[in-house]
Amino acid sequence: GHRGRVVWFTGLSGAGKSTLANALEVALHRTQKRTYILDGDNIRRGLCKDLGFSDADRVENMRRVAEVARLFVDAGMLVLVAFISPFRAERQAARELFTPGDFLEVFVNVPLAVAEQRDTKGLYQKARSGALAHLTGIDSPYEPPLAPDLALRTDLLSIDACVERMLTLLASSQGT
Ligand code: GGZ
Repeated sequence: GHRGRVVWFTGLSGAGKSTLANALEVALHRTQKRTYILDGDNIRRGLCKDLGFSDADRVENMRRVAEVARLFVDAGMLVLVAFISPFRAERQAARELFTPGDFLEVFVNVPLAVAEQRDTKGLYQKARSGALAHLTGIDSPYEPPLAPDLALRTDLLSIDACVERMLTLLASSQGT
């Protein structure tokens, strides 16, 4: 359809948000659906390059990301938003910018121990050694969603299985 929607991924660094957003985008391209991924690479390097990782800066990061997502949704696109987005209040505020059913929250849920073991960028090691402050899950809070539209354990499910579940979610919420 022409209606824009947003899939809002939330989860720890290393949980798999970007991986799932990219895999979902590939799957959706086969269906001709126009998508756009918002993530740290295209937002924190530009629009939000004045922001760091204090609580206040994360709140402002989420606010800007939500507003940008709304513009894309207004333009009729399916926006895949992949940020830690650690705070419930800001995720709720983002949800409230959209028509019910147009905002789908996907909790990319892995135990901290798994994310820490993956440590793709070495951030957890840096945090444990004191070289990095305010890392989410270590010395900055992560508030897990209480009622996500979908929760995916990326340590227990394959990427393909996760994509299947997201496609099912998108199909089942199409008319709501
Ligand atoms: C959390 C940090 C930090 C700290 C750098 N805390 O896994 P990554 O590396 O590639 O993605 C993470 C990204 C988190 O930015 P977000 O914009 O998603 O965070 S938030 O939604 O809370 O605003 C991580 C990297 O930046 N990174 N330092 N201290 N993540």
